[in-house]
Amino acid sequence: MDDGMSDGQPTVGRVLVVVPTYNELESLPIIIGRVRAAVPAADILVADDNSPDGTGALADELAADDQQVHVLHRPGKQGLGAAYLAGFAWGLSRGYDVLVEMDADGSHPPEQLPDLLAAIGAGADLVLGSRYVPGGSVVNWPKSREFLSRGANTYARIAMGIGVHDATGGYRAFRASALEKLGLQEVSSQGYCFQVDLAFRAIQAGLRVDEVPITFVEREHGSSKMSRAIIMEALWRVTVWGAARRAQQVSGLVRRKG
Ligand SMILES: Nc1nc2c(ncn2[C@@H]2O[C@H](COP(=O)(O)OP(=O)(O)OP(=O)(O)O)[C@@H](O)[C@H]2O)c(=O)[nH]1
Ligand SMILES: [Mg+2]
Repeated sequence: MDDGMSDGQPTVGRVLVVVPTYNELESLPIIIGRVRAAVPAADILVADDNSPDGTGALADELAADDQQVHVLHRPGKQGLGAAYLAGFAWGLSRGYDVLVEMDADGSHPPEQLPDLLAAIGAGADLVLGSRYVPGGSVVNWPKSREFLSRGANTYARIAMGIGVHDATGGYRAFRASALEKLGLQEVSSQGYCFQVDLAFRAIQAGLRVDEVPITFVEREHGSSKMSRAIIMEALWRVTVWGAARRAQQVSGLVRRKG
């Protein structure tokens, strides 16, 4: 079996790790160093929303020293989802074969990226780095935060009828051909919801979605951009998607009976 790696290099084609940033001055150099060490062949795209703390300028300096590091400057804070969509468009137009989502804050250990790429190498279209499968874990989270995250995932599983265990996580690898089938131009969800949206689209499109265990580590530097608005967005959108899916299933049943 192709494990997606050869001598520490991915055999899955050209890999782009998209790292969205908003005020990640302390974390950015650390995460870039770790990605470069863990998967030396992968390129990195920092998608910065004009961070007031100067993360964009620092990214430019890092990119000037390393031709595998690129920067996409965006005019202002427009949310994680919008930054990823712009980053994906950048990578797809440049012919990358695999596009990876990774937070800048160190929560998604780059040392586990080879595991995600191996699953792509083994045939997955989308690989979810999962906290909630055997072997996965969360380190340094307050109980309340884990409760919220587990609750959101259980709700998404039941409401939407999807089988994955970590639909809200943001450490993922997409095959480019899979991303192109997701109808990205219609995606408008932003926070956690963006992750649920893409996982759901992949499942609906009949793509192979695998989960691999990851160790999620709470950020050490900087501050969280999680907000009540992000949680509420996820709650109502998942409910609406779930209801739409159920309605589809019911009308299918009625048609079969009638
Ligand atoms: N470009 C861009 N990046 C963002 C935006 N919001 C968050 N990010 C980045 O997205 C990643 C995840 O955001 P976090 O603040 O860590 O959110 P979180 O992981 O849900 O929250 P914590 O667990 O508390 O860290 C980080 O790399 C952020 O810098 C945004 O509006 N634009
Ligand atoms: Mg984080």
